[in-house]
Amino acid sequence: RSYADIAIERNPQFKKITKQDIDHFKTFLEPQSILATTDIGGTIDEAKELDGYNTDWLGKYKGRSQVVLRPKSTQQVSKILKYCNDQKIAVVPQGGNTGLVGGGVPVFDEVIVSLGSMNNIRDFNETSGILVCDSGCILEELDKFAAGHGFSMPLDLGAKGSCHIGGNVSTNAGGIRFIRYGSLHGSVLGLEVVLPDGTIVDNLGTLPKDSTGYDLKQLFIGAEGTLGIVTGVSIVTPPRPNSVNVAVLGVSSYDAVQKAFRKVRRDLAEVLSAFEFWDTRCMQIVLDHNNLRSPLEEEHPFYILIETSGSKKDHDDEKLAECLESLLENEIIDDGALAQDETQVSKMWSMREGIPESLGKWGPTYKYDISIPIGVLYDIVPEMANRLEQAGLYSKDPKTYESASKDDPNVVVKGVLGYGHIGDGNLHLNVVANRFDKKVTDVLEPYVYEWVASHKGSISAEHGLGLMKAPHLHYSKSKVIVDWMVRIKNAFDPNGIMNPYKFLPRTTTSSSN
Ligand code: FAD
Ligand code: 2HG
Ligand code: ZN
Repeated sequence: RSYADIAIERNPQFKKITKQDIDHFKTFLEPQSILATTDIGGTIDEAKELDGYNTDWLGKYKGRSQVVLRPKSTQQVSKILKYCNDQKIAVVPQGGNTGLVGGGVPVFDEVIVSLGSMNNIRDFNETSGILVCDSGCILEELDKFAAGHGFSMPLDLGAKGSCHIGGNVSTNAGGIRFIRYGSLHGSVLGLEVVLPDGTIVDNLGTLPKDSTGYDLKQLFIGAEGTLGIVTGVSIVTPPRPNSVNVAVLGVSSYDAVQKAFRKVRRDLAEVLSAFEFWDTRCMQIVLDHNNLRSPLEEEHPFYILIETSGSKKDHDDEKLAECLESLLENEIIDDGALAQDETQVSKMWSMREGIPESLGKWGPTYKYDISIPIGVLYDIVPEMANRLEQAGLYSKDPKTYESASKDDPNVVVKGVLGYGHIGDGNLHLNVVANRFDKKVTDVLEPYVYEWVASHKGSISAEHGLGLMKAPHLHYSKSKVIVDWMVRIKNAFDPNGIMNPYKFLPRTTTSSSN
């Protein structure tokens, strides 16, 4: 069954936090590092003041923790975890709280350990480009720092202004540079991690090559806070390209998107740094919500954003111009616009990167982040629209439900949209409704996961499992693999205090919502 109709029971083995616990935290944390309600010895009048920490970015998941701890050092993180482990107090590590699967917020009263006060750059090597920093550094700040030295972060995503590098590592975030610089499993060279019993694992290496046995840090990349807290990150930053071009193209079908990708990848080769796509409905919503004008005169069924990044402008310009010309001549694309300056570059990017936020403003959004063989990647979007229409929840005429509000008596779906990172075989299927409702969930799930499994895809390409996908892990991983994941979890966290109820399939559930 889908997560929405399973009410999770609080694990009674976890201790409820008391004034004594807060008093203990006061022995080693500064007063401003402890946000706790007055009834347990803190200074916050109402738990409501902690809503920002308890509620996820989507407004879909909400916990009721009364305590947020904001350590300033690895030693403090170690003391927090050792105490929580001894006392069997459940913990949720939190970075920038931009996660999209309900992983970074508590389910019940878990203590939130927010890493935002650990945001120092520890070291940067001008020759190798290797950056070592605290896990609470904001991605965009790191990129600005790297830019100052002629380098850039190897990953970029729409949430860069808020997400932390520790959150990126913990979700194994992908984003728009994946096509160029690959996965964090490659660019992260080392991690400093605090284990649940307080042990500090200094695995913060800066060696690009190291074949000395099991590579433990890889386990923490994508572990979503279930094995420990990442406190330090060592990462390779590539040289910053000094020539960047961006173009937005209009195409008539998903088939044409694929044809364009094949050609662009071949023609632009080493200078291609992004190949993103989105459908016409996404474009309409993003333009409307941001008061933007499309760079193309007419509407198109699909849009593509191409970016090139290189070191020699003339060379890149020529390559791109020839490629675009040929795409038009061969009628693979119907139209295209090339950014003429930096303002146009960032406007074009905001059309793609602004999609999640614009959809969120339009209505509560169900998100499915899936890896699928590229040939059938978009098929699930019209298929899901049909299913929802047959269930009487959606109409393909956009006017029918598009302005439905959450107070409407009926739950309706306003849009079924697709966009994503074509080059990585990663689709974002987004379903916007007038409210989150079990009726919608039941049409979407487990169908979407079954569909993904039938195509040998992944139910989570880049966002992780969190609370949302924990019960569905078996659609992407065999029983043998899940069993080994459980063993690994138990080896690192025998008391199960780290981010409980998430990531791995749950065992204690009840049937009412
Ligand atoms: P949080 O949301 O705070 O936490 C995410 C998970 O990591 C939680 O399970 C949490 O417990 C754990 N965690 C956080 N910090 C630590 C730590 N230091 N140690 C251990 N565990 C920790 N994702 C992509 O992959 N690609 C995208 O293109 C992309 N675009 C996005 C665009 C928008 C507008 C938004 C809102 C989100 C997007 N995301 C994307 C999703 C999200 O996964 C990333 O934003 C990011 O990696 C999460 O980082 P965070 O610091 O906000 O982590
Ligand atoms: C993106 O690529 C992000 O914009 C978010 O991964 C996707 O919100 C989504 O579904
Ligand atoms: Zn994405």
